[in-house]
Amino acid sequence: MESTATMEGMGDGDPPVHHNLGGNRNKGTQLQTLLEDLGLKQHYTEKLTLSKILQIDLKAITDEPVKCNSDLPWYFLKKLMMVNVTARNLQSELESSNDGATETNEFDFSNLSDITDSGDMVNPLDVITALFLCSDGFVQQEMALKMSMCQFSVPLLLPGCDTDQCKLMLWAMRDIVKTYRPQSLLQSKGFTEERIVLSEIPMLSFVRLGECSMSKSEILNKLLSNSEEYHDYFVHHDMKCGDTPRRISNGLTEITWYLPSGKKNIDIFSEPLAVANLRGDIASFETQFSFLCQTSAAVFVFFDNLDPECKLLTNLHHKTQMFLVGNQQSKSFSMDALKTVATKLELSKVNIITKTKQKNYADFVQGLRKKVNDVIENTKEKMCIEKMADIAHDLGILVDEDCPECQTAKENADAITSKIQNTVDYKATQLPLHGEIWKELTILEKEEFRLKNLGSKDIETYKAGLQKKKEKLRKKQSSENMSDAMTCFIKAISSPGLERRYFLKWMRMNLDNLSREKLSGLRKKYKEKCKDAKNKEAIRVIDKELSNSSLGTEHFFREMGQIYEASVSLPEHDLSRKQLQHLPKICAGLLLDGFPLELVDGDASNIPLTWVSDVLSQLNEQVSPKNKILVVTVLGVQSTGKSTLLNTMFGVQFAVSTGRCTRGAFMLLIRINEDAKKVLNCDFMVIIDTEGLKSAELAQLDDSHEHDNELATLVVGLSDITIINIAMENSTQMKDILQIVVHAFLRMKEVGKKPKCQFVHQNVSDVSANENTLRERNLLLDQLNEMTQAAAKMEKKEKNKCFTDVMEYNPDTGNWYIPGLWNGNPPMAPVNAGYSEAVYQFKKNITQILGNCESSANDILKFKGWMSSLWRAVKHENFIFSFRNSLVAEAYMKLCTEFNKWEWDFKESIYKWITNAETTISNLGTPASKSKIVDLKELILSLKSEVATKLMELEKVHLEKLNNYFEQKEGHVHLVERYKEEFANSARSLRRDMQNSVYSQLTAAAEIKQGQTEVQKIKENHTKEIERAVCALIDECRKKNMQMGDEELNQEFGKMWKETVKKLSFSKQKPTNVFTSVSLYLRINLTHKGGHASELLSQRRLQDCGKTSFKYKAKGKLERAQKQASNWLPIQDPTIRIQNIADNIIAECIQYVKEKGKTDAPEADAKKTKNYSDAYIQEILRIIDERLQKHEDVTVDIEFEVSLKQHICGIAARNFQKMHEDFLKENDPHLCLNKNKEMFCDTFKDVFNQRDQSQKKAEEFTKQCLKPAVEKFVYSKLGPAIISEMRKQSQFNARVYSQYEILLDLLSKHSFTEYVRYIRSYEGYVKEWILDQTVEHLSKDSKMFDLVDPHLDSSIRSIKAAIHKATKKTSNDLKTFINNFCQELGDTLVISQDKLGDVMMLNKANQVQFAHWFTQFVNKMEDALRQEFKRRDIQTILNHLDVNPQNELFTKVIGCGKQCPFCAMACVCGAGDHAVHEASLHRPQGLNRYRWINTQKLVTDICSSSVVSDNLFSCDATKGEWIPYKKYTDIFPDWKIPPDGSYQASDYWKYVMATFNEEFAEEHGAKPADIPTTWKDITRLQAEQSLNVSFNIN
Ligand SMILES: Nc1nc2c(ncn2[C@@H]2O[C@H](COP(=O)(O)OP(=O)(O)OP(=O)(O)O)[C@@H](O)[C@H]2O)c(=O)[nH]1
Ligand SMILES: [Mg+2]
Ligand SMILES: [Zn+2]
Ligand SMILES: [Zn+2]
Repeated sequence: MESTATMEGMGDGDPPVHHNLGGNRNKGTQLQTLLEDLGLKQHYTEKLTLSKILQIDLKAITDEPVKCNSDLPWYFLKKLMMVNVTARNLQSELESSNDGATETNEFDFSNLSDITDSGDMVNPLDVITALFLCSDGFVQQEMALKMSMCQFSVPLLLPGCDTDQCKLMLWAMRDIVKTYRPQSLLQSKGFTEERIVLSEIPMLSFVRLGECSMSKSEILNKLLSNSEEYHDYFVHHDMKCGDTPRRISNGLTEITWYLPSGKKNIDIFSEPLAVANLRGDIASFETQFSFLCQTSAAVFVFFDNLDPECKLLTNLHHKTQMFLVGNQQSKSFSMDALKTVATKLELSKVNIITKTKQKNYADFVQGLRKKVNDVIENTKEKMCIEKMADIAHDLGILVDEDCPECQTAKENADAITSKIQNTVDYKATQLPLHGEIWKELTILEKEEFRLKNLGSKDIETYKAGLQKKKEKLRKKQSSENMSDAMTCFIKAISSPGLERRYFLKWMRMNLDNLSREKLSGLRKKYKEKCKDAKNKEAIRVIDKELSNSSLGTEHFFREMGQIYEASVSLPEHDLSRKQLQHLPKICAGLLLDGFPLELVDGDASNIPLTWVSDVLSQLNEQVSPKNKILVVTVLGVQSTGKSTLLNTMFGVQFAVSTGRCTRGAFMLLIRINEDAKKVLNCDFMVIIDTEGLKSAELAQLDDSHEHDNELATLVVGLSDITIINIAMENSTQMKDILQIVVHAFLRMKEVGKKPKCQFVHQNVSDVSANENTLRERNLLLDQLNEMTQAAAKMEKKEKNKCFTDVMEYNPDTGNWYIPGLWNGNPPMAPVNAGYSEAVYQFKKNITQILGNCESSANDILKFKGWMSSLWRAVKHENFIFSFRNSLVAEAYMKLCTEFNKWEWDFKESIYKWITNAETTISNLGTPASKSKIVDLKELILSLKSEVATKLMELEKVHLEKLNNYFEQKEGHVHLVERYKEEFANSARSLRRDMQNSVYSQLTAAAEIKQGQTEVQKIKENHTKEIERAVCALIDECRKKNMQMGDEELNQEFGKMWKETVKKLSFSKQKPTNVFTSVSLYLRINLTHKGGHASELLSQRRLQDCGKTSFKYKAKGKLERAQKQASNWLPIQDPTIRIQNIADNIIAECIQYVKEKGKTDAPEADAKKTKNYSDAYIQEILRIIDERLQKHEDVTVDIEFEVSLKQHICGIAARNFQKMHEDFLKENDPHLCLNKNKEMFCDTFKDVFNQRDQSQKKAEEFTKQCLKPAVEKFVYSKLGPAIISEMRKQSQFNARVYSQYEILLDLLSKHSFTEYVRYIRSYEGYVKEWILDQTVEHLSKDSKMFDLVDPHLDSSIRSIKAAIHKATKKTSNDLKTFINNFCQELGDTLVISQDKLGDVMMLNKANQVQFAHWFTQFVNKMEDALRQEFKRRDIQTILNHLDVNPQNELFTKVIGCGKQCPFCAMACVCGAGDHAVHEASLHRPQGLNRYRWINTQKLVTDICSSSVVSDNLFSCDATKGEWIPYKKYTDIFPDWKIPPDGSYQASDYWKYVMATFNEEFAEEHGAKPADIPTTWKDITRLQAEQSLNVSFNIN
């Protein structure tokens, strides 16, 4: 045997030289230096805690090599917490890193001695001992547990290094539970599951006396190992650094257990035994030796050289079986001495074992085994470790459980658990709230969401009834006095930190002990039965029994949650409510201590939302601002090692067991250390362990399919990464659970959450078989794709074709293969090193992914929000349509607000451009024209191409802004990612719409300019004629050379005027017939609508249309609807809807006509009518078409369309005709000329008398030309300015806010008529509301004038600048001066050329003088204008703006203009084009005229409830058929009507309906509704609050 050689001459791992260092005197300093060396010094006083060692730091997620001794403890802990059996191989790491260092410096041998010098090395036992010395009880417990899983020996007696006392590690071992099958259970195939410190099994101790050349520990390892599976239970000299001298661990007594599996061929011993191993010489550790002698069934003393006088052995008081084990091969061995001692001890030959030359180690060990077997078969000395504490106390050995915190905690826990006789009874009496009542509440809650048993009852009344029942149950809960158990429990967990932790551990252990026996049997049975789904009934029974008989701390916490929830339902000032308010805080503290919180109660299948939310809020408060989290979840079939996986990954302690174990879902916090925050970008990692999913066959039994689905959806929704645990040989089982998981992912995608997933395949031994796994991966992907399609079909989201559509998943990197957990056969098998290693790699990978991912619920509060939203949606059947998340809503609103801004930026710059373009058009051909182009057509073309380019650029900018927005990290943009395309489309269509509108405006401007130019030419000619005549007259009068008085001059002028005018030819402009033109365009518009349309068109003359109000004739529609309805179904008159649509379109068109017909400026003296342009009627027809298209759900027949268009066109044509005629009249050359007669006469007189005209002309010019131009300028700027101003107001930030404000406003008005107006004609109401808001806002603090002033100012400034420049340039000629002046102003002001011509006639004014006066008059005008604007009525101003603010704001507020097909609430979606419409708040349909046919009573049903029920509806869109509400998307695929999030969600409308029930009935000609009782209790405040909730405004 190879190892034999090395064993010779070694003493229990110690070179003899160091032997005596174990002396106690040195120990204090030895310890000091070692702890310093290991970097643990500080922790000797300040013990390591679990939360410290479990936190994620850089070391835990990187493979940084061990660099120095102070890394060793952490390295050991990291590996141990991941149950890695290589944890004790410490120095191999250190060496290899040192090797690396020497390699780089080959010739430097100075280091060499350092490396080989064992002085630098640390014995693993020293590291372990040091760690135990530096840890608190909970870390010790965890270490012992993990060590025993690795089948490492664990400390039984820990040397107390600075004192002489050692310590019995009872508490540390408390958590170790072992399962084995002793001989007695061989037949029954039963097994024993026991807390090892309570097991009564014989202990055999192995000690050394003096020096020994045999390695005791290695012999023990061999003794306990199977021949095929050798395992190092004890550290021995031949292990890495095992031969390094021990510095503090002498006196350490370790223990390990041998437990039989019940398999004859494997078991070495058929009964269980414990093996204790004392390190060091018993001569130095007498106390420990006595302890072992008194507790063991036998003591084996190893020696080389026996002192015949050995007092140590001979003076023993306690008679234990003693075996002397010597090595005859040792030189110091003396047979005589052995004989002497044996005789003194009265030992028989049996008790002497020697190793001879003839016996090799295998034989020797075999012999030893036989002795051991004899002992355990015959001994009566069986003592459990708990009992050993008494002996320890007698010997002055400390016991770790003796600390007062632990003792008090134990007493408290025992006080509770000692009363438990029968679990079922106990739960019923001591924990009553969370049992049946909570389950009933859960059922009621779900029914409220699902309305399964509604039958033919009235929905809202039914819901009110459920609400009442819930209240009753809550009352019942809070009326119960708190049980003794709960009082004690709450008191105990309110105690300070350490005691509390001890208490909970005691509770957990006590409760485990109580239920273990029963449960482990049941679990085993359950697992067995599960193998065959035929045992359905049996499985169900066992499952029920399992849940009944389990009683853990989670039940106490559950009860606490219910106590709290019940108290919250009490009135705010209630005393008992106040007394319980601190409970969430306690629980938050526990979470921070590392205790799990139950999220989902697996028995009731429900989340106590109030409780959990409040705990999370408290938690947030306690850690803020360090409240960022990342969430990891695991999902998989039952008992596939999910909890084990998480425990291994994170060192935590989720409950692990065979059989059904985890119920519901638990969450746990893990701190992230500062150094790892750079990698992970969060403060905590939240880990969620879940109940195993059942296979489909099992699931059928008890509706647990639903439960599984709910659970999976919730946890997937909560997590940033989901681990899908697969450990199945059976592929159908795998399919079942994948199906559930795929559903969950699909739903998340639809609600805007993108969790990542990783598949973990367990029990895959041959990882290297890559080809095999590749095939498997592809197979998996195929299956996933298939399931995605199926799931997508079920959820009606067919566009998802493959798994990768649903989520980010890469088959190459998303699969992990993990070998089996155990290396060998339990219970003696250690954890497989491969398992731990693979899990570690996986953990690294997960942290890496998490580091790169942008979390969607990145802080505790958001997590809480998601949880509530998800759970509410889960409670509905149709998850996707029920999902309403405030985070998403918030993110969406933010996006809308931003988008609105960009949209306005876009529009504003276009409006500016148009104003300029119109100025350019108007100025064409005048001195003011700056354009090189003189041809109007050419100008229009060039403007069009200019604006097209500009629009493209703006669109690009707009889209860039959108992209940038989605690239930023804040604002949860990824939640609204799916809306991005909608918004992008909206930006594009805005560009198209604007282009259309701008083109049409340019065309209109051009047509008007054309008309003006003609008129102007005529007028110009006439003026010239008159001027010539006047000049002639002056000459004539001068020739007469006589004084002429005013009277005579007037007479002369009058004569001349008459004659000249008579000579002039006034070709009177004939008005065009607008009707003809409009008719033509209407016909063109309707050509593609077919022959019937044109036939209808021909039936009526346009002139006759639009004279009376439009009435929609519903050819028998109502009758049809009534006939089809059975008696109990509600109906609404379909004609009303259509009439409403028509009314709105008509109103809009009339508004447009009015706007076109308005005069430029409100002042009478500057009044100017615009001419009609064909562009107007084209625009109107476009508007009608667009609006009609919006209501595609209403089938409008061709008769309706034609008559509506005729009606509108009739009205428009009549107005336009008048407008056109007015324009002609106003511009009639004869009339115009006569208007100026007086002015010409005055000028004539002035010239004749050679009076200076400059003052008069300057005044005229200012008044006639400049003032209107300035006014027009201001008006053109004012529109956009007002819009900008109003958009700053919160109610116009986004559509949602407007709707919210409107409803709030209505509530404060508390007026029935207002409500009726709002409901009847929503659009009209909104328009007026906007106007009111605008006027109100602008009236405040002369806001309007503040907006006017800067523009007035800027125009005056440019006028003055122009005067200045013109003065400089000009010669003596006034005309040139004026021309120059106009040119300077060319791109800002439009100076009317005909007026200018009039003023300039016979103008002989002095240019310098003129300029002087001119400046003065401009100043005067400025003052005058200021005064006027201040005086002017805001409403009048609004009516005369180029860009109408109300219209712009209206389009913003009204949005897509769609209304809920049932209750007519308006859509709130933000983008212009969106695929799905959604209203924030639905209302009782009775408000929208729905009534029951038989009773004529108004209907109280609310759409958001109806869509859950089995009720039917019928309307125009269903073509009279009755369709279940649940399938409303079949009829209205573009509507999303999420069910109510809570019963209170629609309180607003319930309040309104309850308040005005009678009035509405009368208004709608129906009978008042039966108002559900709870509605009447709703207060105005509650109504207001419900608005806040529904609109997500806080
Ligand atoms: N043989 C073997 N057993 C394992 C493996 N992983 C876990 N186990 C054992 O399987 C049992 C169940 O493990 P758990 O971690 O409780 O499984 P779970 O998936 O959390 O179970 P539930 O919560 O009940 O669904 C435990 O006894 C584990 O020790 C493995 O890879 N191989
Ligand atoms: Mg589990
Ligand atoms: Zn509705
Ligand atoms: Zn919409």
